[in-house]
Amino acid sequence: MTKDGLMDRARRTVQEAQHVVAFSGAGLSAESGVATFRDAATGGQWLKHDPMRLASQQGFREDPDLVIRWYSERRRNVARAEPNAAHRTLAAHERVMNVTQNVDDLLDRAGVKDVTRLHGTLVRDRCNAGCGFEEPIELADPPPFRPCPACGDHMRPSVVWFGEALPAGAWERAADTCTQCDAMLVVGTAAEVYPAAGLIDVARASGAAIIVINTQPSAASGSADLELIGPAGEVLPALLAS
Ligand code: BJW
Ligand code: ZN
Repeated sequence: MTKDGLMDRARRTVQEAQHVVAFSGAGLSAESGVATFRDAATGGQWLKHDPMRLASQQGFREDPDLVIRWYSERRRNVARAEPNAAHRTLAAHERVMNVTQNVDDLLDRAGVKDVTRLHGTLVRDRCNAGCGFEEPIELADPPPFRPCPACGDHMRPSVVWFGEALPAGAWERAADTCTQCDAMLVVGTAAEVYPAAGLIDVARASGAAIIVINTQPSAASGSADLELIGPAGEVLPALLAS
């Protein structure tokens, strides 16, 4: 099918759907200048750094300063970034539910009112010992490695590292949304990290049409009813235009 034909079919699918969910990953924010994890063209963090040194409990234990410095750099970068056309398009379509793996705040700043966050957020720190202490931080002026004011253990970003459980309730909420949707837009994710990537199967098993939007084929390609190859900042506005 031609590119235009694919887009027409995808547009019709979304228009006819009662419940639409956007399941997003780092590619959604790539055009805002936020580095992805696995894509060389957009600053792939895991191609430069060992994920287990920076995003695991073991890495934090071995070199907490390194981990906190890496997060501080990313936090300052997100503070300088602006939402792009893809974030703004999702914000303009309130009926589209948002489930994201992203830890930046660009969907919120674009005006999306309700975001289910599977991997936490950069805008808060929490106690690494799990004493329950959590507080907002300033992205432009991130805190250094510091003790937890409540229990004396260590503070860390409120994100989900490898081997850690997803935030309480986030998975259940996302799974409910994906079970009920009849169209899922899989936007800018390599779909390699679980359990998040499993939501594509959840939606598919519930009968939803899967529309994949990515600059290149990904692990989600095989599940796609329709695959739109291109940058999210161009494809999403065209797809959701009325
Ligand atoms: C564009 C674009 C443009 C570019 N437009 N597109 C086997 C071995 C070991 C472990 C496992 C295993 N199998 C499963 C696991 C578990 C593990 C896992 O999945 N590992 C796999 C990698 C193998 N999962 C976990 O550990 C999870 N927890 C868990 O399983 O817990 C079990 C448990 C239960 C109960 C109690 C205790 C434990 C947790 C996973 C946490 C992931 N964390 C990170 C870091 C978050 C914090 C931070 O940001 O620092 O989350 S890793 C990183 O990957 C981040 C992302 O959210 C996540 C997904 O990445 P994403 O979004 O897909 O980005 P990329 O870069 O991969 O892809 C970008 C895409 O965009 C590319 O395809 C580009 O082409 C595209 N693109 N520009 C459109 N303009
Ligand atoms: Zn504590």
